[in-house]
Amino acid sequence: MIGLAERVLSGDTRAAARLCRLVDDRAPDVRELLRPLYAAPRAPAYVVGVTGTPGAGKSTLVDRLVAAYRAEGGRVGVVAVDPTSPFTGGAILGDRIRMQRHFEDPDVFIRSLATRGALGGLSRSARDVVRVLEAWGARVVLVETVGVGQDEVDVARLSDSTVVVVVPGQGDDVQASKAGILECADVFVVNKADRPGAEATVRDLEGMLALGVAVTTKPSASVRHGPAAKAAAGEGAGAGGAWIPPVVKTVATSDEGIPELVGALGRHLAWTRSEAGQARRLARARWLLEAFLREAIADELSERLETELDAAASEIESGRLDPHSAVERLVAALRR
Ligand SMILES: Nc1nc2c(ncn2[C@@H]2O[C@H](COP(=O)(O)OP(=O)(O)O)[C@@H](O)[C@H]2O)c(=O)[nH]1
Ligand SMILES: [Mg+2]
Repeated sequence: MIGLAERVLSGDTRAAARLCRLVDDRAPDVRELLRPLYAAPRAPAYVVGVTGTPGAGKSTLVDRLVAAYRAEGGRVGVVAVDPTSPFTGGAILGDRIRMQRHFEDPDVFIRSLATRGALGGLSRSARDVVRVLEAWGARVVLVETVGVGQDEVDVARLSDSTVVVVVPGQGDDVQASKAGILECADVFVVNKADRPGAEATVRDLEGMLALGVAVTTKPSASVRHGPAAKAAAGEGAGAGGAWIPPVVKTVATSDEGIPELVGALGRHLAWTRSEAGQARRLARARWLLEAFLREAIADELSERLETELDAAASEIESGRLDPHSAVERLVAALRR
């Protein structure tokens, strides 16, 4: 029988759905099943992360973007991640309604990811699901996430371009959490521009971005994080090849501003492929590699130290050993 991965690579939608479900359920043999996908020659999909607070209009925007990218002919994947509504499933139902017209299109694949809680669980599953969709033949994969926690920053690092969606009046929120948002935004969208205050919010963001760019020109210790990666890529006021995130106004419900958003994303994608954008691509590749390496090492560790771990745990439990000494002992055992 031909394997699941091979069926996905031949464009089989049911196989892709099954494999995504196994990823989301963290099935024990999933890594083995995914291996052929990671080994296969890649036709890289353009991965766009769309993040922002609940109700900002992300799903509506994603729905419009799906239509815009489908008009170009290629397959489109959507990964909706909503860690904020673990019990109700309401948001996911809402997304289904908003994206309904695409559910009947065989060249659109929409998947909700439920994985949450476990450290790095979301970004790991999202990464694998994106790879499945890429293998299935998606030219563009849109990843919708809520909020600006660590998960979202991870998803941003997984994406070629990250769109941060705000609504009129939210400029100050962005400033307040700028550690999370400003660093990962490649394009800002002020959605619901049919509401009052849109212009002022655009101006707020543009002012903030001018300041933010000045900040990223400071020397940084590491290239792994957003601002440093941007600095390494030569971003900054007046620096050659700088990428300064544009601010696009949209009314997602009536398709206003969507062509402008698609245009801004196209320019950003071109920039990431330019020499100036290379450093960012490198940072992304490095981060993915590091994520894989961490997983591999963690697995290897628990395998190799299984008995020592059990022994140390029971000694700690009975008060004969403290956790710090236990760690020292385990690290020493590992080095041998
Ligand atoms: N007035 C207005 N409402 C919008 C716009 N975009 C989305 N909405 C509405 O905002 C609500 C939340 O949208 P949704 O896409 O589910 O937001 P999400 O939680 O960010 O995914 C829905 O009722 C949408 O119809 C817009 O541009 N203008
Ligand atoms: Mg949504």
